[in-house]
Amino acid sequence: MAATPVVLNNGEKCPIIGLGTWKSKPGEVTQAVKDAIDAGYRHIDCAHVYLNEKEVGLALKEKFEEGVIKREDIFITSKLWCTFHRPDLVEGAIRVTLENLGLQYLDLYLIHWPQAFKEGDELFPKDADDKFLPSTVDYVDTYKAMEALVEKGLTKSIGLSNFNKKQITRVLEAAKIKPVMNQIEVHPYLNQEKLISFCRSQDIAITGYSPLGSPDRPWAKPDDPQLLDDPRLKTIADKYGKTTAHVLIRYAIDRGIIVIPKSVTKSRIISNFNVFDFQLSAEDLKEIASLECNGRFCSMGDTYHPDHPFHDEY
Ligand code: NAP
Ligand code: SBI
Repeated sequence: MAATPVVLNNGEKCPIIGLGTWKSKPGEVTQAVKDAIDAGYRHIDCAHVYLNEKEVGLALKEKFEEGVIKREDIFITSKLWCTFHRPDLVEGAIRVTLENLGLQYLDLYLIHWPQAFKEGDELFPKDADDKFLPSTVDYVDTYKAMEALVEKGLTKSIGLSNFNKKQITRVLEAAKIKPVMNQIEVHPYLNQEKLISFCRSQDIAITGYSPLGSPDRPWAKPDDPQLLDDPRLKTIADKYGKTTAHVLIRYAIDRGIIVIPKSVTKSRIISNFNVFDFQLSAEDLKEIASLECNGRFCSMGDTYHPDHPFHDEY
């Protein structure tokens, strides 16, 4: 079973598995990306807000210099942070990311969240009550500035992350260049059936984040449910002689969803890529889908931000 890439609506190809890099410390991420490339990964998921793009760039530079990969062999995603939504800030933001990564172009640049935050040096601007300070910029205007980046050759593709159906629809109504992707949280506790089906109907591919339930998310509490420890998934994994992590990664792949598990542990990086020797049966996919419980692990900011994405049904 080969790792067939997903063909995006502009003809570009995106490898179905990539390495996540959120929470990967600057001192760990260079080695993690090098290990991933050596293990066969050809897709790395980055973002300015992860504060480690320079260190990701060091790994890419080394692998280019060693001749292990050429630039065109690897798919690099990054994301525009919420404080740079104002149209006149968008090109500067991608240029900073490109400089940090040591690249001439990205494969994919996403609007990280639909919410715009107050512009300035602070990535998480807050008021005295610890509430995020919004900016009034409309993400449709941000998207138009993203289109100019494709025209300038700074990124091959553009897309969205954490956008709901209404927000995607507004972007599509204004778009000259269709978004190729919506990157959203997807796993058995939040299977996103409706939003995924809507995106498919619009020829927008899905990347599923936090596929393992993001156990290292900073706000995790000891009593929170642990996806990786779910005995129902372990039973399924045992049937295939695979791990629960393999089943979780395969749960995305078998739905045609690109998946970006994060790890800085060499053995896990290698193991997480070892998912092309089995396939979940239709019956097991159905059973996994039945674990849906609106179990969202990641959100951003307060629900009263006018563009907070998670009020709507989907
Ligand atoms: P995740 O990939 O679901 O989980 C990462 C955690 O799982 C780490 O603690 C990692 O530990 C551990 N892990 C990895 N493989 C394992 C295995 N085989 N067995 C047991 N534990 C394992 O969580 P995530 O980082 O939230 O999501 C993945 C990526 O999606 C992010 O890194 C980021 O690139 C992207 N993301 C995007 C957004 C967005 O808003 N667009 C939001 C969240 C995430 P070690 O690292 O210690 O090995
Ligand atoms: C951060 F750098 C800080 C907080 C945070 O919370 C939501 C999830 C997120 C994000 O916006 N993208 C991620 O990969 N993680 C994040 C990142």
